[in-house]
Amino acid sequence: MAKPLVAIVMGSETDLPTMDEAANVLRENRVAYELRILSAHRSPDDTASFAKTARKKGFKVIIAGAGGAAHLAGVIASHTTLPVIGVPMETKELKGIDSLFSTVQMPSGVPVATLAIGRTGAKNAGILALEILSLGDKRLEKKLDALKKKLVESVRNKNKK
Ligand code: RP5
Repeated sequence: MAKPLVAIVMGSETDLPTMDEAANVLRENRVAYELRILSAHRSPDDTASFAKTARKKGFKVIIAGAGGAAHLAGVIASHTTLPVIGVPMETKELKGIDSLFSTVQMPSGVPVATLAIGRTGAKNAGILALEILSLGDKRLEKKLDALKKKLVESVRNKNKK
C-alpha cells in the first residue's frame, strides 16, 4: 500500500458523506489518502498533534472539512506549513454560511484555501489536491488534462442534442 499523500480530516463522522466526494476524486486517480475524524473543539490536542507531525509523516496536502463554528482547517493551518484546503460543511441552521465564514476568514499569515460549501467544495478539494501534487508528477498532470477535456466535451455535447 502506497504511503498516503493527502490527509482528509473532518470535524465529525456526520461530515463523511460530503467529504467522500474528495476521497472519490483521489481514489479514481490512484492517489493514496488517509481519512480521519479530528475536531478543533472536541479533540483539540489530537488535532494539534496531527497537524504538527503531518509533514514528517509524508503528507503533502491536508483537506479539512468542518461545519458551524468551523475552526478545524484554521487550527490545522496554524500548526503546519503544508497547504491546507478548507471545505465548509452545509449546515441545517445557516445553510453553511457559518462554516464558510469561519473557514475563509483567516488572519493574515495563516492561509486556508477555502472552497465552496458542501459536496461541490469537497469534490473541488480533491481536484485542487491533485493539482498541487501534479507540480511534481507528470502522471497526474496528464490525468488533469484529461479531466479538463472531459469538462469541455460535456458542455459541447449539450449543444448536440
Ligand atoms: C463540526 O460540527 C463538524 O464538522 C460537523 O460539521 C458539525 C456537527 O457535528 P456533529 O454534532 O454532527 O457531530 O464540528
